[in-house]
Amino acid sequence: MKMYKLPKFEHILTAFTVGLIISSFLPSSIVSVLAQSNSKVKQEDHPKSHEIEIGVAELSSDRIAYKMNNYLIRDLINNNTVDITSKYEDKPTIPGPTIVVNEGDKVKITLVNEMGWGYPSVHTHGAHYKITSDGTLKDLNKVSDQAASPTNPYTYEWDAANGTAGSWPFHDHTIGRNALGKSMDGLETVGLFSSIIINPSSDRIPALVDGIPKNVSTSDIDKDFILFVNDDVIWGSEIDYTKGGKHSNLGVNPTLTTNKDSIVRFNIQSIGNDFHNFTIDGIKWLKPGTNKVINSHVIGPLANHVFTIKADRNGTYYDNSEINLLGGMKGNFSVISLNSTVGDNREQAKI
Ligand SMILES: [Cu+2]
Repeated sequence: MKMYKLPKFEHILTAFTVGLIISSFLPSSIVSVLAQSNSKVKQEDHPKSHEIEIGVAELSSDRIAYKMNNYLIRDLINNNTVDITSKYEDKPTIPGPTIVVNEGDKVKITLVNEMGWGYPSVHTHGAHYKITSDGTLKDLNKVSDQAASPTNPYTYEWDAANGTAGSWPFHDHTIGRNALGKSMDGLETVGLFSSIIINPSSDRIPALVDGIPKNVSTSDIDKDFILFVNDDVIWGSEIDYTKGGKHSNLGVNPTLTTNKDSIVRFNIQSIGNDFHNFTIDGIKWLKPGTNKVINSHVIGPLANHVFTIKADRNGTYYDNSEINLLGGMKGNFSVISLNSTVGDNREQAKI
């Protein structure tokens, strides 16, 4: 039990105690209804619909970015909704807002063009979708233009069907449209990219823990780091599950910070045209799909690399090619040790 997770445990304990007291006064039929609606596990097992509005806005310095406008999670069994918009940055960011779903969930994204010009879209990898949610233009898909004009938003529907678990990029894909004299070629590389993380329904994630390959639960993950390796820079964001799943943009070649012994997942996506030899000095992880321990991996254009580790030491991550190192494609992985007082408490808590 980690010290900073104790408050959660206290809440559960309180809820459990109150539940016991209440249930002892109620007829068993009502208790069973309460048990169903209170069961955290059963709730989480329900498939969800992720109903999202994403805006497209111009940043300064010729950058264009996605921004989270609204995010509602609807339980497809009991129709309950939870609004998680406030967990996201309230401004356009590069990478754009990360979407996290479970295998079996549905996603509905309405894209709103807030630039007053152009025709941006959303095209995803990994998840399934019908041809009308391809996020391309009629020239390519032969069916329809699937982008958001300044006056008409466009809605995309994705299915995180069985077999789609993983971390996938989504990005603008209406390349070639030239509106109001401004070229839309390759808009995804100026900032219109983000990712969808589809957690497996098995809830088992391979991880390297204390040098040993293990399966951990997605609920064991303390932080998700999302890194987009572009041709000359690495863009980053994180989701901090120890702070209720707070999404933070980390900027360019960011320092990645986490507590010692936390479980962190790296979701690395490559965009642009180059190959990158992603390396972290001092840190090892599992080559995906194997028990082989590695500390570097070559990632090609529009490929991804995902691994989960227990954070036990500092490291430096970089693209291990001379030209990209000279360009500064590197950053720090900073592991914070808890102070000795907290350390003592942790030992007591274990006993
Ligand atoms: Cu793509």
